[in-house]
Amino acid sequence: MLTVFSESHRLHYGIELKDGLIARSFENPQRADTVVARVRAAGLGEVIGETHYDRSHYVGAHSDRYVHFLETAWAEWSATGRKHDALPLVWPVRTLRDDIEPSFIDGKLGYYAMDAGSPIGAHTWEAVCSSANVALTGVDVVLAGARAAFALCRPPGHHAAREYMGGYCYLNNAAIAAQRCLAHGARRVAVLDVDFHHGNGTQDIFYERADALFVSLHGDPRVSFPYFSGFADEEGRGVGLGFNANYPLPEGTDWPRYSHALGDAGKRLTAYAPDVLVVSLGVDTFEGDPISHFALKSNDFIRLGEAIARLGMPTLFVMEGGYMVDEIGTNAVNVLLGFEGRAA
Ligand code: Q9C
Ligand code: ZN
Repeated sequence: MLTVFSESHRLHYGIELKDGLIARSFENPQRADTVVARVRAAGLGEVIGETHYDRSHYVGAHSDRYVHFLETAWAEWSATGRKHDALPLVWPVRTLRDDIEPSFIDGKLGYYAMDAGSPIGAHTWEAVCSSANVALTGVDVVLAGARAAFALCRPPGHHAAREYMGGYCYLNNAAIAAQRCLAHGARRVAVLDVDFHHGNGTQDIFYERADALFVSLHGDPRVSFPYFSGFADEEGRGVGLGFNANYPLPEGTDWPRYSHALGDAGKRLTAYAPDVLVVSLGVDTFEGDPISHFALKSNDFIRLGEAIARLGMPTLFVMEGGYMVDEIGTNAVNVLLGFEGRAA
């Protein structure tokens, strides 16, 4: 399987709130470097760089004004004399006004964010574009006839919605990829999200659409980020009703429990019969992940890849989360080796 990877991911390394204090983000450059090193060591296949796609490829999954915000946020923030990362500090929750876009950057940051987990630094936009372009390049490999490809995206994307960033995500790489499939001949596309966290952004983007099925297995939002999305009764809206499926799973979920839900998810994917399957591949379901609480073991990721392969669909894997840096490479590549039937 071919891997698409960009060195530009290293331009972004931000901060987050950890236990009430500002700390370096769990979402660090070592993550992607560890995965690409494992791709090479395992002989998964060729590693290529990304093709350039302009901003018009991000509009569709996202609104034009949100893409514009991301493009200009650092310039507006730094123009006020601040030299460190930009973070939001106020949000239009419930009864506050959310119909007027603020014109000052501090207001815009809250308007276009769900949390304080997506800091914007001087080179964040460049890294974010490279990540989306890695996914778009992967789409073109699959549309050209490959059985599968691996888009080694960083920063991740699945928490980014049509008009907000959050959870380490800015542009929704998987949704942008799915959108390109639909623009280039696919009649239907499905996104299977196996990251530990609910892919609220991908759900948001496709919630009222029937040409994209979103299926997600994740930690129960009653106790897991993003807390306000990912319940089983979120089934889509309007023409999209029935084309969104959530499988919230309890703390300590292990492979038997996980694979049971995955089997049900697989039936839904098979019934939908998409022309392309996009897999939001997070490996933060690993038992040792520092910010999650599932109990999958490294060998279970091989079984996960085998199960995805049995769906028999042209498949684009898009890297999402996974924070145990020593194991993230092994676990991500185990899924891909399992998919290819090359692992025991
Ligand atoms: N300080 C992805 O896996 N923060 N995003 C949780 C830890 C947000 C995870 C609390 C986690 C976001 C792509
Ligand atoms: Zn995650």
